Amino acid sequence: MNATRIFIGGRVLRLCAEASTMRPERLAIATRDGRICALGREAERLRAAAGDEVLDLGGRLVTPGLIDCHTHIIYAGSRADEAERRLAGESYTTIARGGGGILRTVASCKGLDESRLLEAALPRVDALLSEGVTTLEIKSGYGLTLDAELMLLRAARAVAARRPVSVSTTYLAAHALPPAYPGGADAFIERLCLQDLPAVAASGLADAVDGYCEAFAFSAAQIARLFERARALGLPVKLHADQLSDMQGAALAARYGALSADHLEYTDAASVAALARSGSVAVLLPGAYYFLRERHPPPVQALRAAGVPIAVATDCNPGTSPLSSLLTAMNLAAVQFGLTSSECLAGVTREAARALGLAADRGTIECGKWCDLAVWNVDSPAELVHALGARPLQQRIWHGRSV
Ligand code: DI6
Ligand code: FE
Repeated sequence: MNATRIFIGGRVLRLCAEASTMRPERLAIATRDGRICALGREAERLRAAAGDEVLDLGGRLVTPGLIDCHTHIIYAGSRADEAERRLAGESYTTIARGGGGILRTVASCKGLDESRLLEAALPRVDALLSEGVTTLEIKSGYGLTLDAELMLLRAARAVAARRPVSVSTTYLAAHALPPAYPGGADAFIERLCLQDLPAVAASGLADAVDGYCEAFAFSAAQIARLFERARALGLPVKLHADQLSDMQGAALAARYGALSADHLEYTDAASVAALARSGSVAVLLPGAYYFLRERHPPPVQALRAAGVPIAVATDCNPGTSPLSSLLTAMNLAAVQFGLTSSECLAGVTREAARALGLAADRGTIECGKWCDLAVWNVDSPAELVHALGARPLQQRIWHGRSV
């Protein structure tokens, strides 16, 4: 049996439902085999046995390791010029309809193997890790052919082999229609259902399936077909829903028991109620809202009132959210959407874990869960939200090891 390691001297924010979210407790955390094996009110209660290792966190604030539950971090190329065009007055939709947008990144990724895709993404991954991220969701979606999508998913899985971080992968099957696709969007969805989705499921490379439900992408009816097939194959679903218009995407996600419905700027009251019933997490993506200079925020007060769990993520992607800072995403969620610091912190830990279907083993500091922690040089938790560029992380602990 491996030795027990005990972290003492931390002011611990467990973030579990029963602990007051923003008041840290003086707790010792014992870890063995990467998991939390004991939590004690005082170091004495966890007195070290011979061979145990004791590490003093020096009175620092300790939170669960952060979880970025929505990224498209595996991509090549830049679309900074499209950002300039948007600032000059063109819309994201116009640029996308003209062959820019997602299709441009698909072209940049074309022909790149797993290692080239991985090398392109690692600086962004490292930026997230330097802010205390210990679990990261990564979507495919810049391939559009089965082989290219599998390549992106392999590159996503390879991140976990190259860095001390957990990766959850999502097959973003219906992201954009390949140019001049014979038969159009319905025929593409048909191919996904008959060929690509079963092959991806068999590969074991995807933990969930996602789609982009927008006027210039896929309709709710098309996404419903995809979700039927995903469900039959035993894969959980999540959805890019109601970002630029009310497509009834959140209601659709709720109907399929989605792990999460993401964006939600235009989600209506009935759809909020449907999310509350389904238990799906509302993942807010304030980076996309910021970069697109949107003016219609998601219905935060309605989500709160209905008791829908709210997560916050970067949406790291080259077009609508070139953001590789989860701390910045928290600040944007607070400033733009009015989330409290407590909601922001729960949104990148407990609720983010739920959005990935991983709440049983991460997202809070509790016995039996992975010992994934972030140790901070700040006095109060709110400082993590209400600062930009402060680099507050002192150390990241992943599966019980300081990394
Ligand atoms: N996530 C997406 O997949 C799209 N928007 C979003 O928030 C498009 C991303 C892109 O433009 O590449
Ligand atoms: Fe996205």
